Amino acid sequence: MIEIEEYILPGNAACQGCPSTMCLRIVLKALKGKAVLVVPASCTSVYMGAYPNTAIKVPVFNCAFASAAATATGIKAALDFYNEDCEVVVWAGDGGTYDIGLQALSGAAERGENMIYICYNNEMYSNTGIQRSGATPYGAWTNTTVSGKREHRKDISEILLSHNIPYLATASAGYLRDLYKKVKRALKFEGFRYIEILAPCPPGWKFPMNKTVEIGKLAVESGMWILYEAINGRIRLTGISKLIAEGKKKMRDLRDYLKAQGRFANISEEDLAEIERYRNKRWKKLLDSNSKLVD
Ligand SMILES: Cc1ncc(C[n+]2csc(CCOP(=O)(O)OP(=O)(O)O)c2C)c(N)n1
Ligand code: SF4
Repeated sequence: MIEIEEYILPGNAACQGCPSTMCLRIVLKALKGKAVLVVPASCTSVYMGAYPNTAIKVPVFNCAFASAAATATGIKAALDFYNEDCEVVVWAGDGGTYDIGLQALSGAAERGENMIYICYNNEMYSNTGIQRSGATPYGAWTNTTVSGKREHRKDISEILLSHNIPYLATASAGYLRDLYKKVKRALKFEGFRYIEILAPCPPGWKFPMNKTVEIGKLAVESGMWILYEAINGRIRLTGISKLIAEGKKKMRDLRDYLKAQGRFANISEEDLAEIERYRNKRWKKLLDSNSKLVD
């Protein structure tokens, strides 16, 4: 059963329908509030508010944009020195993970630092007014890709997997119970653990604020976001993605997902075909590593 205790207070400054607050609420419940959060510059560092009126009920260290994983490394070392049994959890956006914090992230993963790094991926820099990031998908509008991004996003999970970390998982704001279970599973491992959550953002993706969960589900049902876990490098699909791979559920039409978001309003048929090609390529790549797909 999911903990009743709340660790994010209402009345915070996030937009309504914010996937970051929604998911962080679940993450903190899974951690039972026994964690120090490290938050680089992002929407989270703004919506939590300034001390003494902060909305988050666990200790939070707001750090410089590029340094989240390095900061978490230092905090963990200090806690260990004082024999404090407490998880250190980075909570960062995709800008702070895919782009600006990547070198600190890679260093901490390679050293096997004992932390959980969670990226809430809203596929853009939202706090500063919706700019493209390395996580923005092909064809998506942002304020710096006004006629649609011309590059595909990088696959950060593959980069992290190449660091031989013990636990990696993807999740979606559409499936909060799945997210909860994955955080609980991460707690069973020592060393560097990485979880990435697809976080549909109403103002940035241009959809009504009551549709966050629905869009999070559509992303998975249409195969645009794949749910999986990698335990010591062994990949296993989870949830709806597993059902799709087993042929027990039909993948939804990509158009259902794209049409629900204003940021894809102007894509051409060619762009749509390119996005579909990319989606199919990612699925094929994952299924080709089938020897690794275990239950
Ligand atoms: C070194 C540095 N560059 C730029 C900024 C300005 N800045 C603050 S938050 C932010 C966007 C963060 O994007 P992301 O990590 O995706 O989180 P989100 O805003 O989407 O929650 C930027 C560019 C900064 N604080 N520090
Ligand atoms: S812009 Fe998006 S991620 Fe940022 S507070 Fe609003 S809904 Fe949340």
